[in-house]
Amino acid sequence: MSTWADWDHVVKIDPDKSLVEGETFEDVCETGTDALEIGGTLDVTSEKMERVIDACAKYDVPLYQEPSNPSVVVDDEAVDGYLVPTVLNAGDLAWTTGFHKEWVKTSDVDWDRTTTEAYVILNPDCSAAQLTQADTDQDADDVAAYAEMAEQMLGQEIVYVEYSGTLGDTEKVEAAHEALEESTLFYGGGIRDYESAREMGAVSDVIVVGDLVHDEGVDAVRETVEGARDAAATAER
Ligand code: 1GP
Repeated sequence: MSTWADWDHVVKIDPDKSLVEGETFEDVCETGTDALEIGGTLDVTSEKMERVIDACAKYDVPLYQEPSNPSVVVDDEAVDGYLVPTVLNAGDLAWTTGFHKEWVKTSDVDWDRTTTEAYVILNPDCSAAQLTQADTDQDADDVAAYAEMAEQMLGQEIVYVEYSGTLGDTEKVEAAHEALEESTLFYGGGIRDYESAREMGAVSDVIVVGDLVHDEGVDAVRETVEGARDAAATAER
């Protein structure tokens, strides 16, 4: 089973949104993406999570849940693991340690399958920024410092630069990438085609494609997989 250190591309499924008419989760799994991450910011319930997990369980693509709070965590054998956001630049500490403490307090967490993602949210207009009251006013040096701190002080294996809904500033994403030694940099936000996938893939380790799968469908997602692969191949040379 591959994990994020081997990935180039992830599709993030929002359980509150549907797929394009006529498309199935089998089609999504066949795009060539390395993993599915199931999670959203608004109106997510454990029932909606479970519905997506059930629909994806039989395909051979790693399946991760990204719970935004403990009430939506689904205990299911089909889930390969939990990628739990901890938002480093949140104004509301619930999103950094608060929900996490409640989760630990109220359940028997499966630590072998649980990993945190150290988020830095940079698009002030996205719902994640608004909900967490993120301080998105960060320049490239700040973003690099967050990334280095996450890896070296907090031991985070995954740092996630989040621009949900809009394509990010490559200079800031690259600054985070260069600040990391071993940890994996996820980038998400506004990837809609081959070019944007390749551009963001070149400055990160893993690109995350979200809305595109719900808005445009699997052909567009497949193009972004190609962009991510080409960026990774170029980086290896
Ligand atoms: C959202 O980073 C992801 O959490 C992906 O963003 O929906 O803009 O692709 P998009």
